[in-house]
Amino acid sequence: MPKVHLLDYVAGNVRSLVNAIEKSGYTVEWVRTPDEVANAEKLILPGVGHFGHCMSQLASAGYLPAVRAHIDAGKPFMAICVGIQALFEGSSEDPGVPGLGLIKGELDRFNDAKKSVPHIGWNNANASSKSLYDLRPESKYYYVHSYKYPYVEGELESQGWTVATGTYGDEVFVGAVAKDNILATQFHPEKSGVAGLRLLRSFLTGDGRTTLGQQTRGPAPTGNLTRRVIACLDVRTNDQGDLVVTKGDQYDVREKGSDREVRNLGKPVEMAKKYYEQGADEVTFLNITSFRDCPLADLPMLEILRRTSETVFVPLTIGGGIRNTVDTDGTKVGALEIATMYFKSGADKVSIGSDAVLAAEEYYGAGRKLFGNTAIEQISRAYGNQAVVVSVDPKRVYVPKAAATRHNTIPTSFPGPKGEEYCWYACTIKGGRETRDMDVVELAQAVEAMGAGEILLNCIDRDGTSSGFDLELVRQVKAAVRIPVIASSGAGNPAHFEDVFRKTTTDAALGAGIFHRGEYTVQQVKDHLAEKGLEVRKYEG
Ligand code: 1PR
Repeated sequence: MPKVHLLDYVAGNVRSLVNAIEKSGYTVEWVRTPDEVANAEKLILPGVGHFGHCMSQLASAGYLPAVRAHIDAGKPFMAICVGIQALFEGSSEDPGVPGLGLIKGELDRFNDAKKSVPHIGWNNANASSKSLYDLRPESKYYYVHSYKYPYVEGELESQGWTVATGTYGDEVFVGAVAKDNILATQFHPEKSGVAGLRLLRSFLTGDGRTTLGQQTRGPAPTGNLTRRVIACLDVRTNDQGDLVVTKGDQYDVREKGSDREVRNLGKPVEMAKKYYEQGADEVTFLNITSFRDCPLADLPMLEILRRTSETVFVPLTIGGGIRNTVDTDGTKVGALEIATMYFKSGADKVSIGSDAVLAAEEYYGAGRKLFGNTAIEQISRAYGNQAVVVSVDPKRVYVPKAAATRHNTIPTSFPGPKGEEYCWYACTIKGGRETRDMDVVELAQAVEAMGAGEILLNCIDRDGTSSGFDLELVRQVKAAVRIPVIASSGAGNPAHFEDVFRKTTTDAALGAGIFHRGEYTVQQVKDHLAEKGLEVRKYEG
């Protein structure tokens, strides 16, 4: 099989990239020292973390002259995500740190006054009517970043670049650029389904370079970030010891009959693939009993990720048991090490539940002080904020009036059993088994301060009820933070997804039982959203 070289300079999830390259019929050879760059014919620079981290790693390991020499020799070079940012002169993310300077200009941060940052999800890479490595204007690509190069018509083109753009809110940014032997994308082709694999293949075969910049088709359709639909698989070992997908009603996953067996809805890897092929924009696995088991002994979850990432080319999130822990032999294992194992096995994000609540308690206990050593802080420092999701398991608590509690309340249209007209949402840990004296607003704000990149907002009251998302809860949390929020729990039909997207500003919506029970497919949900005029990514088979 033909070869491509990947630069191994920073920790991160490169497994999906390797899988995507192999799927395209190429093998990967790692470049582990600057000298080895000279062996490369085609070189890929994956980008992980933030601009300064990426540049300082490249510089301190002595890669910069070797990478420049590769590019100057006219050999094919591709850069992904932070990799494209490295081509510019600098970034306001890390002022004073120089980039490669192949493109004039500095990156800046998306404006978060009216939209969530990071920019996470599926958006355009619109090269207008120019050919750019088989990018298609009607396709969508997976982005996850907070910094971008703002697009000014004609600016990069006058330096000889062919440019593809995306639009987020009212900001137009550079999604991909190419010139001569260089291709760089802000999005992740390895996470962009069939559309991303097409671009990768076009780079690997060299076809994209031959046709670069040629006139292709008429004016491209315009688009923005799509409505993200996520399929979630709660995974646990059943009473026979098999790892199964299960689903609870208000977190109770046992059948109602006398034997109270764990509900078994299928096999995790197969189900994840099915949802990918139905058009799920992301797949989330939650290991729901990890608080009991030692995660290191829990190797089947790693195997599930490895196998899933061979066939599922959209982002994968894994949650459950990500915290400092002690292995069965007494060895201490840090949350960062556990997260690293998951990233190496193919996860793009890790989701932290119980540990986030405990860390937030310490944060407030110390007068809103960051210690730098929580799982959220450590993992986001190493892998970037976008890699850390906080999963929240709240329960509604009714009060007669706002002043009856110190917590952040809302007036509710669904009064409590005694007619209470206010409520607040109490955070729980251990899968809802223990309720803490912390509300969702407090938790969301604390974890945002610690560096979480996204919130997965479950709702124990609605979980498995098919009665729709708790819109009041979603609105309260959205108003409290700038990072994206995923609405979860209660989806029972496609109209519920429409409701949460129309009536709140949620960034994504997640369903579990609706898909597992076979009531609706992901595609039916997305078709419904499209029919109602909400932009979604269409699955390209
Ligand atoms: O606390 O860091 O070890 O993480 C444990 C993780 O496991 C948390 O993310 C927690 O939400 C999850 N979890 C623990 N127990 C359960 C349970 O169900 N008994 N599941 C559980 C959480 C909720 C959602 C579900 C939505 C949508 N499940 O994941 O998918 O509610 O369901 P629906 O569409 O069918 O209504 P840690």
